[in-house]
Amino acid sequence: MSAIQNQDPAVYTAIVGEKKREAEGLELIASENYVSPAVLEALGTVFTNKYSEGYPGKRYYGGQTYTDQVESLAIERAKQLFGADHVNVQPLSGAPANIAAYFSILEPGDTVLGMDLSHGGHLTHGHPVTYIAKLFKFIRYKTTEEGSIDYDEIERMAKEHKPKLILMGYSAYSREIDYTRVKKIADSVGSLTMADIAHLAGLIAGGEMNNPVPLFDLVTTTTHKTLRGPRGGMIMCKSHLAKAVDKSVFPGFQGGPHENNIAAKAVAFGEALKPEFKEYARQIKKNAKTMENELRELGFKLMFGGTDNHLLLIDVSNKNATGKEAEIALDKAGITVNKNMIPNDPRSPMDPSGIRIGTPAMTTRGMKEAEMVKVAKWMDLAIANRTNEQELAKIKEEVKELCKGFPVPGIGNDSPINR
Ligand code: DSN
Repeated sequence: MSAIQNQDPAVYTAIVGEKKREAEGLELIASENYVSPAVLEALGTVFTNKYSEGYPGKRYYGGQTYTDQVESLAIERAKQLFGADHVNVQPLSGAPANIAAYFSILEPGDTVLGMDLSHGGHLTHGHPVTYIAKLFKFIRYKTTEEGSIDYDEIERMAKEHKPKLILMGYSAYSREIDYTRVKKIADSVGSLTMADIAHLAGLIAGGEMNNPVPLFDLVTTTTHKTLRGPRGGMIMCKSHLAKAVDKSVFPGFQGGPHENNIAAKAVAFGEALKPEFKEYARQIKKNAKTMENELRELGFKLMFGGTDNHLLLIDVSNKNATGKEAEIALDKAGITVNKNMIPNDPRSPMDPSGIRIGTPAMTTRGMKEAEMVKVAKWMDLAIANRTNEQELAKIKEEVKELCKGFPVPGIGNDSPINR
């Protein structure tokens, strides 16, 4: 019996429930993934006991022999993965990483040019509901009618507003990004450059998407999406910003880093440096392409004209459904997606016109093109039968059957704490 099971049946029951949900369902949320047993194990280690304000070799508390070792390993591996001059692995997640990155170069009132949330941007890129939007002046660019990033418009806006910072990187945009063009625009108006590669980090590490790290001043990411590490954040920067970034993360914004999490980051980066990870990144994209082709055949309206990465943003209004209705129906069929705004969405964020799907989690389970074809068909059937509980339950059973052949890594009886 595990310690949790013995001591706290209520929490244990929730863990077992989540384990079953993950094992029996299809995870299509583009930002989610399954970590390896080694990453999961690192998260649950004694490093969670330790305070370690400061950085390796320069801490405020004693007893740092081993925290220094794991943090240095995480930093060196991240540098190698992305070709970064300097890396800070302490940000607790993506939003704190972005906030610390902004404060390493901006003063309150400075102007930032970033993408509109409904066109694929992110809340922390200046959405009016965030505190950050009260501190800096965010100007927002949008995609073109055809759905791609409008670089000419970015150039026009950059010339007009002379932003201190130009920000690239998105949570629902499915096309490749021309960082070289943006760097040229930024240089021409004297702006700094930042890319938030949270969604793409694993694809970039695997050599499947353009890498902004050698070009841009600052690059932020989460570590738990395509990169398949623990839930956390990271900032990469050019040498000239190293001190400013470190000071901004600590003591500027955060207190003690979570060294158990940093140990797990080191393990995940070690995995991402292996040749198998390149194959994983390639398969994520192949799976997304297959989903694109199948869904298009089934009459789905794909935003941005399709995908170059791991995700698809789908307008479900031509299927006479809202994003919320589609999300609920798919959930009942054992397929987890999230409702999502589409460009120029006439509806609201809590009940938008679209859904967003991604292939990183399914690919981690070993699913390939043949499975993607099945999943697309189930999606279509579930959305068409969204009021037919019987049909949805039938799909859920079929999904469960497929999932049996593709176990989730880290979920099994081989772990001392019965994960
Ligand atoms: N929640 C993440 C996503 O789903 O893209 C970003 O914050």
